[in-house]
Amino acid sequence: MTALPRTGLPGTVPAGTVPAGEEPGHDGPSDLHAHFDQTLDRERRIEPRDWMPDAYRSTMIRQIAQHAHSEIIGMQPEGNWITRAPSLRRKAILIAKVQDEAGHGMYLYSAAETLGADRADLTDKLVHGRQKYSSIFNYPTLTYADVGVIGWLVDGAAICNQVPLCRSSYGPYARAMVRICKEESFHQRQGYELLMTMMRGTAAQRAMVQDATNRFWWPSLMMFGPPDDQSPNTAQSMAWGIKRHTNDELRQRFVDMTVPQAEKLGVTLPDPDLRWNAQREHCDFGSVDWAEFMAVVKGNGPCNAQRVARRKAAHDEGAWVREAAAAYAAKHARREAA
Ligand code: BYC
Repeated sequence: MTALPRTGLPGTVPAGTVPAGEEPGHDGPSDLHAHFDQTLDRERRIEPRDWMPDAYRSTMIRQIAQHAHSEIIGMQPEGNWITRAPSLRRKAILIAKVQDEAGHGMYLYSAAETLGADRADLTDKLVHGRQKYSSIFNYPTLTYADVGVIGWLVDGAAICNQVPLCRSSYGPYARAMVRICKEESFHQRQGYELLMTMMRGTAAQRAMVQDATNRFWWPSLMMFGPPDDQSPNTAQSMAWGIKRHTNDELRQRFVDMTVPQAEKLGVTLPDPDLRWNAQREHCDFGSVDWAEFMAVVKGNGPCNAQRVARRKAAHDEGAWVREAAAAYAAKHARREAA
């Protein structure tokens, strides 16, 4: 048996090259599994060519694909306001932001491909309801203030959740997350700046910001996923270093971070139970409506059908672009071979 390199560096064990009978769990080299565990214990990264348990691979594909789908579906609620932005400056900012989300989706689909996933297959699973995307994007954007509130609360929640993912154990995902977080943090600031401007405006503008905050507060708390005692994936994902904090820990962090921002902005968060708990050194907050969360995740939110139908239509209408790109790549491959 060949000795394995000591760390999770690229090139350790090409995928699919483990000889039959030598998979972990057989009498042969369970070293592969031991090596995987050691890589995690040493806080090293798992890279695409390293051996990994099938369940680790499928969990990573599930999370990365859902994240990629969320970025792409997440273009729709804000994209809804591009043609109606109140000024050229706001339109340019919004177009740039929505374009950034497309970029995030592309990095993430590429990261999923390093695990052997096929991008077309992932899209197919999304449009046929076999893979999820974030519940938050199934709520409508009713006024322009929603654009600011999405930046402030939704991107704010995304940053809270995703900064720890920069230390996720799977290398390509962690590296994609570094760039995504830089951009999300910029998005959060642009949302907050838009809201500050509206709060300095007319009474009607301030009312729009309050209304948007009322509608997006609770769905933003749902973004972190079900409570820890109802989260089937957290324990294993934490053991594998995919997730670094539990859903409830990150939700609490988000609440603590957002309360002073709301005060500064001059809006009220729609939760009468929200108050500082000096003993816990955290904000207490009311109960999330988990029945609503489950309904939205199962496809019964206000905009699920519309979001998926739009995604499917965009994919179908883009078929000619994919065909043209494939023909162009084939032509160049032929020229290079000649
Ligand atoms: N919505 O065991 P759990 C963005 C599912 S994009 C829908 O806790 P896990 C942005 C979960 O998938 C934001 N489904 O799962 C874009 C699981 O179902 P399956 C997206 C949810 O994976 C554009 C089941 O519930 N961010 O920020 O350990 C513009 C049980 O949950 C949700 C990411 O994707 C939900 N909210 O933890 C602006 C971050 N929550 O798969 C902004 C990466 C849970 O077993 N993902 N489910 O059938 C993660 O960090 C984790 O996957 C989660 C869930 C914390 C979301």
